[in-house]
Amino acid sequence: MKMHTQAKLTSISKFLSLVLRHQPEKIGLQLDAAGWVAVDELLSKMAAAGQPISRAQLQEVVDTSDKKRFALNDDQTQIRANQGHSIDVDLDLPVVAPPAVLYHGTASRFVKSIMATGLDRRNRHHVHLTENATTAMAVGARYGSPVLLQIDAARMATLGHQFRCSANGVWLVESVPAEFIQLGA
Ligand code: HQG
Repeated sequence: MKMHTQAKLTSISKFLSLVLRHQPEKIGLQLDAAGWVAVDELLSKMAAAGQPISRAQLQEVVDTSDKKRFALNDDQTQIRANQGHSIDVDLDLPVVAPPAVLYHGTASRFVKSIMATGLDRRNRHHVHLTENATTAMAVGARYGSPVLLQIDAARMATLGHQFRCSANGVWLVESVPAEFIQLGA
């Protein structure tokens, strides 16, 4: 049934996020320096860990992921998460000029601290920003009542902050000092 299939794909996606972004060692995986791992090894280690999935299911998760969280390499033999890592990987993304304005969605309870010290990357590699205010609100809603922050990305870039854009369109930056953040939009 469709509900079951979607729930299954979501649960696989969450497990993949866990092992490809945060804890590969949980199933004995080792990612390379750029975060890639062989698909065959991933599938066999997931099976050994009691989380068996087929190659077709993996492909379906990659293809249907709402945020395109995972990428296969050209010959489809390797997979990695497009962003969101807490472990040390170098995605090797070029520095690019950002759009003039970017958004970050957070929860209302974090706003005071953010406006005092700026946005920091917490336990991820980067602060995550988006061009889409609706997406930002959905991200903020994960932690509580969502609040939209508008970031003056153009001025940040002018002043030397380096922006990168992941394969799935998430804008990444080391930090956002409070002076570039405007509450609401
Ligand atoms: C907050 C999802 C207090 C920050 C999304 C956020 C994203 C502060 C939380 C991706 C702070 C960190 C990342 C400060 C930052 N004081 N709170 N100084 N600085 N914060 O989950 O951006 O579904 O690590 O506002 O789409 O929410 O996983 O970051 O609320 O792209 O693929 O600290 O996760 O993608 O939370 O989400 P997170 P995020 P996936």
